[in-house]
Amino acid sequence: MMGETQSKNLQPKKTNITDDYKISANVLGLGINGKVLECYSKANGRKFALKVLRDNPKARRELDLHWKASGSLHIVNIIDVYENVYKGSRCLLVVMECMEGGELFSRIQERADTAFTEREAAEIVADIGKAIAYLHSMNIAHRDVKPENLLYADTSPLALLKLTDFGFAKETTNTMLQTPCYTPYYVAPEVLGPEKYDKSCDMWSLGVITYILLCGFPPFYSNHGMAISPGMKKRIRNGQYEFPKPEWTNVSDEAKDLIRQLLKTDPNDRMTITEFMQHPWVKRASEVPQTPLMSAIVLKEEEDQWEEVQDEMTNALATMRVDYDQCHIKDVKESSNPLLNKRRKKAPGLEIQISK
Ligand code: I85
Repeated sequence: MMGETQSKNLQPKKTNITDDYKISANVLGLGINGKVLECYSKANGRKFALKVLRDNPKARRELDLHWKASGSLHIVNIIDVYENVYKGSRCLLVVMECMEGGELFSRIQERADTAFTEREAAEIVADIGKAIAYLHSMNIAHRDVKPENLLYADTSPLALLKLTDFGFAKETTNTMLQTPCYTPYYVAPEVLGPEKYDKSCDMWSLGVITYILLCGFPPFYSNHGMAISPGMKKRIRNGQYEFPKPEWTNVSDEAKDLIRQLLKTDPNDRMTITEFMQHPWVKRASEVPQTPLMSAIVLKEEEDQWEEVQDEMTNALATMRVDYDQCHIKDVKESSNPLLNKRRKKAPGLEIQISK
């Protein structure tokens, strides 16, 4: 049966969240679909993060996919979910483990005095890769992998790095393939296409994050401080970026090779997560040379521009999601393909199943 691939169905609690948690006024951040607050368990006093989502289909989708992915070591895990009326509207209240170590690049920026190395960069990239590999293996594309969604569990040097915010996540299994009108053997590649595009968005993100980790600035940037200038868009489309001196002088060729494969303009040419995890710089991250990098110093020096860098990545990802969505195949309903018309005549009842 369709929809039963989901092993652990989420059932939000209908009891009042305030029976179990004390909600603080402290805001931890703003997500795509809702704000994140601090809260405390009444049972043990422990601190958690609470995401408040106005209950609507988009919020349900975010929650559903986050819940499915919850359980991985490299995903911010969901602890509890409540369906309550909160400040007058029906809300989904998502209690998550609290990531007290803050954002990835804030931590690296603080390393300006202790030499952040290529090996450390490789180990971070491998961890982000594990989060994405887990999601892609479950046919989930995150589509919003960016610095502000990568958080450390705590402030210790061994803290785990985890991915959060499923507000743009998308299930990549083509539901149409589960309808009785396709036999898997005869499925055209363009029908399978879109799944790949959604996932390739995450691979491009990995390329940009790897690049920034290694030098402290992004591969593509606008000239005028505009969020995304026509010039920047053109450079992204043409894959125009460099490995300038002096920041890149001592960086290994293996790292550069990996970035080149991740930042391919055509999503069809881009590396997949499986290939990524097999790349020697990732697979043997712990053996990568301990070359000191300039990234921490550059990040510290260009602190003022960091917000702009983040906005640029947010915009580039938005553009990509729109572009790749346009690659989608025509809706079957609108198709006038002769073969399909023949099938329609044979089995008129099928139409209903298709258009569902
Ligand atoms: N803990 N994107 C940027 C945060 N623990 N944060 C963002 N979408 C989410 C905030 C805005 C991510 O879904 C977000 C989401 C979830 C969290 C989240 C989850 C769990 C945290 C939007 C913290 C935190 C806690 C204590 C200290 C510190 C941070 O944000 C810091 F280190 F910064 F002081």
